[in-house]
Amino acid sequence: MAAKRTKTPAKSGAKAGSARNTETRAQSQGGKAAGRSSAKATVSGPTAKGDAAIADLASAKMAGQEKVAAAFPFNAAKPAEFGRAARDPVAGQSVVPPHPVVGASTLTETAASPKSGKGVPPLSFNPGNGSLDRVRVDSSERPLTTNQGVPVSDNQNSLKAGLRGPTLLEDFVLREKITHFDHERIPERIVHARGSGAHGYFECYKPLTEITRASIFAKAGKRTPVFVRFSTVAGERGSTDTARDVRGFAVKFYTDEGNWDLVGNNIPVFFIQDAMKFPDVIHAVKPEPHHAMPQAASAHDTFWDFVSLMPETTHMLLWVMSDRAIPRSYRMMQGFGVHTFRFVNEAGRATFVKFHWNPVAGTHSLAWDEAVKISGADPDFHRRDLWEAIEAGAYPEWELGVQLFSEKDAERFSFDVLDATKIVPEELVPVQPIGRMVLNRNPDNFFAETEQVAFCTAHIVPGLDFTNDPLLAGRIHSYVDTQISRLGGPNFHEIPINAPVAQVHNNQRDGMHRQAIPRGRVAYEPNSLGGGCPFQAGKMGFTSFMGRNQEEEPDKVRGKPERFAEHYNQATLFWNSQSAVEKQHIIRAFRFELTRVQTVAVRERVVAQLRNVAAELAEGVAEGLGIAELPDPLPKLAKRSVKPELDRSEALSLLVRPGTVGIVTRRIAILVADGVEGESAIALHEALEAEGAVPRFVGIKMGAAESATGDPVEVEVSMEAAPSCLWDAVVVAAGEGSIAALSESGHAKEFLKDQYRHCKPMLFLGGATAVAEAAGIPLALPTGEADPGILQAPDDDAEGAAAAFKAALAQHRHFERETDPPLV
Ligand code: HDE
Repeated sequence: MAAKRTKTPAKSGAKAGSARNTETRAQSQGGKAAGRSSAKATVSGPTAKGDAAIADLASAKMAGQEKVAAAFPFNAAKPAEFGRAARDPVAGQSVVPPHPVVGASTLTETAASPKSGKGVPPLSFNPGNGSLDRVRVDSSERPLTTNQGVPVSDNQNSLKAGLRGPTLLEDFVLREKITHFDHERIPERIVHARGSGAHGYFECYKPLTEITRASIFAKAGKRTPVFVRFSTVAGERGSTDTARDVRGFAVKFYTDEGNWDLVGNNIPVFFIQDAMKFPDVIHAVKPEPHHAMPQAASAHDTFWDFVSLMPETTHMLLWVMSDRAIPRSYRMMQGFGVHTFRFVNEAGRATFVKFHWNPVAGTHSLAWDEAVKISGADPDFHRRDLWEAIEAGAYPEWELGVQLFSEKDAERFSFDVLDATKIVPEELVPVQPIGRMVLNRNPDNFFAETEQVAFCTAHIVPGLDFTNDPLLAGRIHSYVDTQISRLGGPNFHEIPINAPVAQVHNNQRDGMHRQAIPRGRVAYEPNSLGGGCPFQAGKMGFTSFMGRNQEEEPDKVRGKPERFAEHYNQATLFWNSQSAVEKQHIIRAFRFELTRVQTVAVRERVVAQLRNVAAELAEGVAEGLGIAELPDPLPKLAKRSVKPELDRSEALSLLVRPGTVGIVTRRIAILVADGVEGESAIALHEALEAEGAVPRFVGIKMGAAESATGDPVEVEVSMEAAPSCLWDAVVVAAGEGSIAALSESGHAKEFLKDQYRHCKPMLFLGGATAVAEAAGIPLALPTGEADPGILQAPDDDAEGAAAAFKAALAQHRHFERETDPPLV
């Protein structure tokens, strides 16, 4: 498989919007000095003013981004998502950036250091994958250091205030050491907690390309590294090796197309048929909850209580009561994949497969009495045996055999091949050897490798697939899930023992303990800013076997129904249903957002998208962006154009729902200052409050505003603390002194300007329009007609004023006054 491509024609599949045209357009626009400098002036632009080298690099990066983005006038892979086409996934588009800086997160990446690295990293490469050499540690000739690399002068004594004094809190060396120690343990596996692991390789005997495209079976003699972990099931991490139990036989193949985990047992069947019962069988076999006994043993009531109520366990019980459950050595037991899996070949044809590991050393067991005694004499009997055999060069070896059969064969069997409590007898389907596995290396470190290895039935590679075995389905979920708590987060795949040798490139980001430092700003797909990378692999990637009816309606498909390919009709319906004001707001919103987009080709692509919605919209946005020549519309994906049921829907406009509660909860600022006509202001306050609104006296400052009539008015909040945008409407109270003071206040004028610009209702009492005039606010509409949102009332008619104001306020906004650009 081509892990990386050097070039992909950007125009593949292009019907409209020719790539060449767009590139030319983008280059000409992107090349304008004005375009570049405007982007440079943004917050994310370069800061080193006057530094010619940096400035040039910045321009080069931007021009490169422009070029790369322009190579994607539309998403060429999109048509393959719908209907029949979805059965043949296509590779995503990608282009090679003209210069490494184009894909860089930062212009400063070339500033090399022993920490940040050599500068431009090896492109298309994830050094987190590959061999374990990158993390193996050897301390010969090295002094002891802290975790921060600070040499430790004395590793014997804590730091004390005097020889017999208390230990000091500042002793970071002691604290680091103890803290790390305190956290040395991680949760043990819920099942299979006790285990031992080893490295080795798998060697393929002959090409199996007829039946599977799995790369590890592609060539005779091909070797794939493996890590294997053997385990008991029921016992805790420190339990004895020779308990009567099933043994886990989990193999991680580090294939060149990603990791494949064959997580099997030494017994070919299982207790239960459905994942739903797994927690029950495990709870039954584990130590009983009240006194946590017995350890690593099924010889107790709860286990036999459960299994005797579950007849499907019978077959497995016979295996577990046989000597298979007390193997002489891990090296001398068989392994089984248990479930029926599928091999899938290049043409998508599937064959059922059952996996068998047969030990070259033969299958041998202990005697029960011997197993019991070994438990006391050497509880690590199997662990030691495996370790010592490998250290001595007597490498354990197994042959991998497969039983291959078709769906038709399976139908003829008296049992169901999806039932994990059944074997397929070798007499029905012989086991054919296809390769061998040799374990030739012990781990360096038990914790880092054997404890942290994360097996998962969902780790599968192209050429293999699941079946509908309901036990397997639960496992596909369970193993990833369990690693998240056992290994502390979703990045367990980055732990060196789990990292594939195949390259990992995707848009998953962040999370606990993240190691990778992805370059660039793109963490999504599709993208054009990252040259389309990492691109979806299409057919060369893992494709699920579709099922029997693939000619008609396949069982499984990654795709969407044909009608999902229509993307514009309802966007047009929405547009058509908006009022003129709402349409203007939409255009302006696009204009605002796209003005902040630095890449001209991206702006143009959005305009091309909008052309499929409404000409008026596309033109309005293009005009605001200074795009003189409209780009071609994006190609439409629907095979047939569908006539929508309607062109317009009243219900889609915001303005058709003024509500029924009037002015309840609306926040109204009543601006007051010293000299206010208190009586009318207070009367209005009361009238509005009686209607359920929230009026507040808003002043230049806090305290009482002296009143020309009646009581002083207590200011409830200042304009500074509660500016205009926090209020739904404004009233400017009457009173000569107050009007004069407000007319001179910058805060008051700004307050009124914002109210006006935001099209809110404004009420001026007894000559308070002077404040509006001082703020330069027009009292009439640009057409010369009266502004229905601007009301005036004499100060002795609080009631009448309140009634008119209420009506204006119930309208919420008065967009009649809105202009582009705003008058005030
Ligand atoms: Fe497992 N099993 N299992 N299991 N299993 C785990 O995953 C689970 C089953 C097997 O050396 C857990 O990482 C469910 C069958 C082995 O690290 C957990 C079901 C077979 C190992 C889990 C099954 C296995 C595990 C615990 C029923 C033989 C040890 C820690 C649907 C084919 C791998 C972990 C190692 C480990 C779940 C049934 C084999 C909890 C839900 C059948 C060899 O995820």
